[in-house]
Amino acid sequence: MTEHHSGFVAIIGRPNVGKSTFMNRILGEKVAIMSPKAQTTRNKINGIYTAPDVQIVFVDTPGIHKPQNALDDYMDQAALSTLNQVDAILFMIAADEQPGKGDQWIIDQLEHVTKPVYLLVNKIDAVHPDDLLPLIEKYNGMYDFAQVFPISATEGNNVDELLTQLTAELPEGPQYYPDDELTDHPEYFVVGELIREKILTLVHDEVPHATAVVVERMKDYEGGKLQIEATIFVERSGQKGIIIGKGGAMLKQIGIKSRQDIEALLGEPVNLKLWVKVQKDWRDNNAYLKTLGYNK
Ligand code: GDP
Ligand code: K
Ligand code: MG
Repeated sequence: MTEHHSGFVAIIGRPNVGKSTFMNRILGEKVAIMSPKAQTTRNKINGIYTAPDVQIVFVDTPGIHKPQNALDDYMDQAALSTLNQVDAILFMIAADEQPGKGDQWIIDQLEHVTKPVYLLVNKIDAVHPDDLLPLIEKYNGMYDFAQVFPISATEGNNVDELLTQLTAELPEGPQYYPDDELTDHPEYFVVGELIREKILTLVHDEVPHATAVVVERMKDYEGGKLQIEATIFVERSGQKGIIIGKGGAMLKQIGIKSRQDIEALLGEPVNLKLWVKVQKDWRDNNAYLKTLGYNK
């Protein structure tokens, strides 16, 4: 009889090293991609791998990059506290790229981490095997990794071995999440805040303070892009006109700037659709406030 293991694994790394590809491969069809609310921190839970003997909850740490603004800073704090709450950390690099500033910055953040950190050298299919060892040696000189896994997220090399190792690493524990049904996306809140931030910067008047942003949809992909739909609520129709702007110009600007930030946050291409609706006294409406993440 085998015992059941479960736990949380953070996956970190620069953009484009292959984190999403890796997740998609291991999640496959027996797993739902979902984002339940982590207890205290506002993290993106990317996906849950469920097998008979293990459940691994992969936590994406979207803020782990050099902070550019206050929200970044907030996200970084969340990311750093995540790194001390998970059971293991996967630091992914691409085999066809040399260590850069972004990698060094992440490694600096790992300094006080006590959990095992695995180095995932992804895209080994894209390099000559002779080039692999020197790269791994460089990284081993930068941090004391628990283990190194050369993998290919697209071809699948070594991915099963990694899952076996993670299963052994995780503590004995129950299945935390059912196979389906989890729908709470804490990142909805952060995405809404990013849109609201653009309204605050672009609309020069008191209107922004009368706006609320509700992200209504953020889980389907079309043409490889995550489809996000959000509604900007205002209190009066005059305010709606200001947000939309002449010929829709203002709303277009808000959309473009928001999409850029959201893509940077989530690390994937996004198609953002924005609507503006008049909702009198939304600030007094508990249902709206709840949707906005103010759960108290
Ligand atoms: P993320 O930003 O870290 O999530 O990276 P993505 O998963 O979006 O991948 C970035 C690019 O790298 C995409 O074009 C992928 O197809 C490619 N990629 C990911 N994994 C591999 C791999 O194992 N081998 C090769 N050759 N390309 C890969
Ligand atoms: K990407
Ligand atoms: Mg990604």
